[in-house]
Amino acid sequence: MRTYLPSRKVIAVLAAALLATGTAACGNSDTGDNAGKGDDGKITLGFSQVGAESGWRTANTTSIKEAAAEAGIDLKFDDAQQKQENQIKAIRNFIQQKVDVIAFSPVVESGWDTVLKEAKDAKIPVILTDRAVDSADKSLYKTFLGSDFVKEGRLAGEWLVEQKKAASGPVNIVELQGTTGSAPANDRKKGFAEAIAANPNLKIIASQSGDFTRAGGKQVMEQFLKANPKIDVLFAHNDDMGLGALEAITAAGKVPGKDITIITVDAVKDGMQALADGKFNFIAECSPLLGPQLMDLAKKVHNGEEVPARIETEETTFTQEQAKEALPNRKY
Ligand code: GYE
Repeated sequence: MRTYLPSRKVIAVLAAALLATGTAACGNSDTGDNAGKGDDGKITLGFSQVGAESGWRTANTTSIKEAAAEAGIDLKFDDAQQKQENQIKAIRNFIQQKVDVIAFSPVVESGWDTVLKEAKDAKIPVILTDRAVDSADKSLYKTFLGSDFVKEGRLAGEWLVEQKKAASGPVNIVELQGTTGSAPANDRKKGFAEAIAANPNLKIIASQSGDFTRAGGKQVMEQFLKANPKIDVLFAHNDDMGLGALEAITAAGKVPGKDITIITVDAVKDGMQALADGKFNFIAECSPLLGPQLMDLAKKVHNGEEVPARIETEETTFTQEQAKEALPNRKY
């Protein structure tokens, strides 16, 4: 009997090892408490979201949550309420919890080097989604997944240049900028300005931040209308600010889409509805559906696979006619 004992032990050890491997392989019963410790096989992703400032953001959050569930990734989600200090706190928490991967959509471009260095020192890979940072050290993050915001601004501007090519006098443009210091605000402004430089009649007479919100868009548009008797065009850096501005324009006795040409960015459902209804005139699309690609990247960087440094989202533009066609199938 004695002679069998050692082999029984061996069998027990082997069985335990097999069990552990088996759990790691299927690993779908964990609730997240052990996540990041590598004992359940499930990847833990800490994600710091900007906030809930717009329809775009809501659709982006839904996409990320759904894609994480679908991919079997344990998501730790934090809403920073549009404050950089909250995002820095969230990232530090993720580091402390030893998550496997950190992803975030930086509210502004500057001021991330210190916290990104902390993540790097803790050997936690970071993925930028949606918005970029201006860090000179590109080794602080693995990849940046998101749109080309300069291109969106340029497409908006090029459309306007074409529309106004017969204008013989000045065309007065007001601009509602996104959150001050954010990549989409900086880049959309830049792309638009570059495109309209093609026609010296096109002039930006006022430009101010509406913080990407409806309330901000309405309030700033009211000021624009009070200060400027002749406004021909509104370029809003997102649909929500454009939608807020509609209220101010109507209240001022003007007809949106006719008296004032309105161009926005995003193409969320409410924006597309306004475009189909003739209240907006043109939208440059910006896709919020980044979830599935993000989960794919999280798995790859966790496995130590090489990923491209930049992954650009595919996008299009919409006229009023195209919005009418696309609207019935628009999911967000
Ligand atoms: O256009 C705007 C949102 O970063 C691309 O943020 C995103 C922008 C989007 O609030 O609606």
